[in-house]
This record gives sequence, structure tokens and C-alpha cells, in this order.
Amino acid sequence: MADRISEIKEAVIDGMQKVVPGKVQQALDEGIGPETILNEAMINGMAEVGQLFEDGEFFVPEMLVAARAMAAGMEVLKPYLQQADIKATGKVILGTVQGDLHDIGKNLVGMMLEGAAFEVIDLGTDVPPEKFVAAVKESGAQIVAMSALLTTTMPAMKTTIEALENAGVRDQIKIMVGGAPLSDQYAKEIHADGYSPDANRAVSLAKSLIAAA
Ligand code: B1M
Repeated sequence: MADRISEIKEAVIDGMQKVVPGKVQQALDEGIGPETILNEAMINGMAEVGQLFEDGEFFVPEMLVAARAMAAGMEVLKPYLQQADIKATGKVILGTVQGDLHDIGKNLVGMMLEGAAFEVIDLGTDVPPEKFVAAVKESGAQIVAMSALLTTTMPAMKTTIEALENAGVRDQIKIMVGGAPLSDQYAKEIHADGYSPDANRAVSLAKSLIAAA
């Protein structure tokens, strides 16, 4: 098992978009759990990519091909991570905040929420505050979920919350935030209703926010 996991991890790091899906399928066929593949091979692989970038050994193009390889692998994992045995739970507006193009973590959160029977309205990346506001007005969603991966884009979460307040819709929804540079403390500072460090806990957080609404 360790060999297969490190093969997938290396293929993600090397950006082998055509190789990763096949290796992920092989691992699943061998009985390796989807969460093990996700966490130990793919997320660890991306963490190593980040380290190589910090060390000046990788540049943006290498990060990008690694991200594409991971996304290709996630397509194979998706049905295995989701459980379709639960009734509709609620509606979530999801997006990566303005100025930020990172979407792997956001997509993973969306995938897990859908797996828990939430309806997810994915606004994509680089989402301006006014687009979140319009989506709240149009959709009747109970939750706005924002992702940010850059310290420079974290403040866009605060700006978005302020835009929701100014538009008079803040009280209609619960706001949850996540992404590598965030913390529970930051979430409290910007008056979000909750913070989750990962996609699994994003599901339990969303459920508890709906229950408290
Ligand atoms: Co960028 N990047 N990147 N990048 N990139 C990071 C984030 C960085 C940490 C790398 C590094 O220096 N070590 C660094 C940020 C430093 C900082 O701000 N402190 C960085 C930088 C600097 C940049 C650029 C500025 C580089 C440049 O141009 N010079 C640039 C910015 C572009 C922009 O957004 N405007 C940039 C660009 C890119 C690419 C486009 C090349 C690519 C993204 C492609 C894509 O997403 N489609 C990319 C990548 C791939 C990364 C790393 C290597 C991997 C990110 C990732 O996908 N991780 C990243 C290094 C790292 O994270 N170690 C890095 C895997 C993913 C599953 O984890 O997204 O953290 P993550 O999601 C987690 C949790 O955070 C959580 O759940 C997930 C796990 O379960 N989560 C939520 C996320 N959102 C959530 C929302 C929730 C709840 C939980 O509720 C709503």
C-alpha cells in the first residue's frame, strides 16, 4: 500500500495529469480507502509542492500542473468520497474570494457537501463581494461558504461579510470560512459564524450552522 500511495504522491508532484487517475483507480481496486488516497497521497503531495515552491525549486507553472493532476485524480475519487444516502440538507453558496484563484480545497469542500446532500451553488474563484450578495438574494441559500488560500486575500472575506451586511441580507444566512491561512480566531474577528480547517469538518460545521439557524 505504501508503494502505491507514494507512486500517486510522486505523480501529483510531477504533474502527471494523465497518470494520476489510473493510479488512483488502481489503488481503489486494491482496496485502499479513498480518504487514505486523498490525504496521504494527494493532499500530502500538494503540501510538498508548496514546500518546493517556497524553497525556490518549483515555480507557478509546476504548481499549476500539479494542481491539474490532483484535480484529475479527484474526479476518480469523487464518487467514493460521497455518500448518497442522506436526504437534502440545505443550500450553500460556495466561492473562493476576490483576488484568489485557488480552487482545489474549495472544490473538495463542495464535493463533500454535495456528498452530504447539500445543494451547492459554486460561484467559482475570484468572486467579488457583490456576486456573493446577488447569489444570496437570488438563491434562498442558508449558508455562504468562503475559501481563501492567500494571506493577501483573507481580507476579502471581511469585505464580503460587510457587503452582505450593507445589502441587508447578513441575518438571512450563516457564514463559514476556511482555507490554509485561516484560523478560528480570524473567523471570529471578521464575524463569520464558523471556521473549518478541512473539508470533512466543513460538512459537520455546515450541518450545525443549519441546525442553529
Ligand atoms: Co499558490 N500559493 N499561488 N497556486 N499554491 C499557496 C497557497 C502557497 C502557500 C504556496 C507557498 O508559498 N508555499 C502561497 C501562499 C502564501 C501566502 O499567502 N501565505 C501561494 C502563492 C504565493 C501563490 C501565488 C501568489 C504565486 C505567484 O503567482 N507568485 C499565486 C496567486 C494566484 C492567485 O490566487 N491570485 C498562486 C497560484 C497558484 C496556482 C494557480 C499555480 C495553483 C492553484 C491552482 C488551483 O487551485 N486550481 C497554486 C497551488 C496549487 C498552490 C499550493 C501548492 C497548493 C494549494 C492546494 O490546492 N492545496 C499551495 C501550497 C499549499 O497549500 N501547501 C499554494 C490542496 C488543497 C486540498 O488544500 O486548498 O488548503 P487547501 O484546502 C484544504 C483546507 O484549507 C480546507 O479544506 C481543504 C482540505 O480538506 N479548506 C476549507 C479550503 N477552503 C475551505 C473552505 C471551507 C472549509 C475548509 O469552508 C468554506
